[in-house]
Amino acid sequence: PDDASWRIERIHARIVDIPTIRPHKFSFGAINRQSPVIVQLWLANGACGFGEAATIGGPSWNEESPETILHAIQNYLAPAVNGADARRFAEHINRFDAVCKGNAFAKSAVEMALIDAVARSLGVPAWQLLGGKRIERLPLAWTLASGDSQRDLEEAEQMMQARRHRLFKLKIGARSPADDVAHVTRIARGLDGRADMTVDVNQAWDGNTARRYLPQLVEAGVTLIEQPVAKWDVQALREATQSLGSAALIMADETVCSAQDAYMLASQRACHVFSLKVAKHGGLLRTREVAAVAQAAGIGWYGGTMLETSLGSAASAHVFSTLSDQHHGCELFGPQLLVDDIVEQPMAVRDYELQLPDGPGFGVVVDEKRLERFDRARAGLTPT
Ligand code: MUC
Ligand code: MG
Repeated sequence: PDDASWRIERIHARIVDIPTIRPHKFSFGAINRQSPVIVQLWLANGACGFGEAATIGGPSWNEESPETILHAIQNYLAPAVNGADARRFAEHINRFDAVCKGNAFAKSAVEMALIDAVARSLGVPAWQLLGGKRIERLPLAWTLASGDSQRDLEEAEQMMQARRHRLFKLKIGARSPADDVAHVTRIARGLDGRADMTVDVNQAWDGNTARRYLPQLVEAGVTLIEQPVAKWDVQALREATQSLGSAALIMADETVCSAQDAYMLASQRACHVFSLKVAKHGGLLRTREVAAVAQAAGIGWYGGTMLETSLGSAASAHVFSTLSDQHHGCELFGPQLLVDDIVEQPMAVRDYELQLPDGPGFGVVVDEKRLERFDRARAGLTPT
């Protein structure tokens, strides 16, 4: 095809609201629905690509919200690339940075749609444009976050029986640290060594709390501890990393967004693992940059989620499938936490593992009827 066929003709973005199957509780609050921004991007050749950026609890996980993402895309990012040759990904990312500082989530949704549209035009899986596939399947974690130990345990039993999950992430940090340790201990007793257990504190503890309670979590059997302290508290993260020894690993999440964050953490030996998330890194290509720093520094990676639908989860799965084998599994379970999805067929989960998809594009077929049904502008819903 000639160059004109790769012209970006139109970019459309909307917020969709999809309830969760149960309240999902974090250190900073609870959610009852997800509100991802879905991008559609058309090329002159007729191909259409899709992208997604999801936040958790409006702007309560970090600074971006569905409303700011939609605003950034409609007013700055889409106009910056409209009419350009879609294939020039690196140039588009530079333009995004020139017209818009930060706003990584918004950029990631448009970059995703660009890559999907180009991959679909070529009839290839997105992973082929992202370095090539190396990994076929990843252990899939499930987050226990109902807020109730008994309910969490029942959920874990169901997941294990269905052979979907045997890696469980517990969300803590909302209650007192002593209550959290008691909760983690109850779950550990119930699981009785049949599953691996991790925790995500979502920045809730200060250095002294971490010093006192992290050893108790390790004693209870936790093997991976995610973002125990504030995103800026690299010293406390480093101290935890260096004091816990080999008993458990410390994983950075909110602290590791840009490749520069990754370099800073690596050079200070401030964590063992990075949680990789396409949204916070600002796209699929930048996820690879952060992963490259991890690999160079001997830091492991984990396939993180912002609880996207099957669209954003499949896009993440494509880039994860191109990374090194120094991984600790993934948590692309967003589709299972939502009452409905926006694709025809979600990715398969077999024997506790997510089967990483092939193409074309991200290998999922978006159901436009459901997009319409959940479209906030049509339903007239308000922000969370
Ligand atoms: C986070 O901070 O990791 C990922 C899984 C989950 O339950 O919450 C998210 C956000
Ligand atoms: Mg986290």
